[in-house]
Amino acid sequence: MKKFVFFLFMVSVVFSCSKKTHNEPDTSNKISFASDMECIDCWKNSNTLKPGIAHSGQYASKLDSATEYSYGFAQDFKNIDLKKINKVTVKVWGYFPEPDIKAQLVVSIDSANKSKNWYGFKLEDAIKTPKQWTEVNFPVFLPPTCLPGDVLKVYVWNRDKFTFFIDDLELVME
Ligand SMILES: [Ca+2]
Repeated sequence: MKKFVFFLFMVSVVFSCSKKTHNEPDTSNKISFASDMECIDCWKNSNTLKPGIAHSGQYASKLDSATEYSYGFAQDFKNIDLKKINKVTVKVWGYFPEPDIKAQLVVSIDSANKSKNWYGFKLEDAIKTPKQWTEVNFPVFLPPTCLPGDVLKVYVWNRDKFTFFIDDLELVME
């Protein structure tokens, strides 16, 4: 049975699915989501999770010539008090088997299945050394137009169809 790690903690901001584990005092405005990608059916595009090269455990999301979008996160804002959240920091680990790979870590805020705010971070700006797991850190300030019905999506866009790996995707909202 492959290990599935999904944890979120929240204080002062209520997420319906986190009530079972809510036992912290209301002293902080922070929500955290993380996945080590050791799961078969979780978040989005879990079909990209392959054993082999991985930063944690045995599995990572493999991008290749047939895979344009990585394993990713999608969650609507309806249970988040947007008045208390103004920034999302995305962390992910990337592994480029070869030099000169290009891809983008994307944070998208969608409304009615259309992206209304789109932020891209070039992985190659952080991952300079091939064959070495490297952490990528991408902070995004939420726009004032962000609404409770909007959906936050986070993924890697492999537009040019390179082969590489990502693992350990984490979001912190504060
Ligand atoms: Ca992993």
